Amino acid sequence: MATNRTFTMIKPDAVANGHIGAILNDIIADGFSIVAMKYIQLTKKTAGDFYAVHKERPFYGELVNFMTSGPIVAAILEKDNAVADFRKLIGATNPAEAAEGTIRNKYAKSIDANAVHGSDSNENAEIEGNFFFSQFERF
Ligand code: YYY
Ligand code: MG
Repeated sequence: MATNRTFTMIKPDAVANGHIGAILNDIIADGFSIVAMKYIQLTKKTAGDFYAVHKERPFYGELVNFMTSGPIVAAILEKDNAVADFRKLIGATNPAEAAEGTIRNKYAKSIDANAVHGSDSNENAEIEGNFFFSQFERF
């Protein structure tokens, strides 16, 4: 498959627990290159809009609270088959079910505070990257 892109966030739990460096190392060691990256604090509006697709789910309020509880790292990543390979690298949504050696297995403690986000399709990767980065911040 052609080189393509995905979007990730290192979430507030992983940032607070000092895992930014280790997670970026794992991402780069797996063959991803960083196209764009920023360290920011989400507002309720930004987090709420980003996760609008989950608005009707019971965990939505907690998710928005958690995602605004501290700074995050947002990044656009590039690799062949980026979306699927990145989902494999991060592991299952629930860290208790995430395969050995995956980022969520190593750095996450619970399903709500699960260390990282990864886009679930090429279309969403494009939408999510554009949500966080202007045309002047990526190439
Ligand atoms: O794509 P992924 O992050 O693996 O899971 P989603 O089903 O898209 O849910 C987004 C986000 O919501 C998840 O990373 C944690 C949180 N969440 C939760 O707190 N409780 C759930 N039962 C499901 C998801
Ligand atoms: Mg998702």
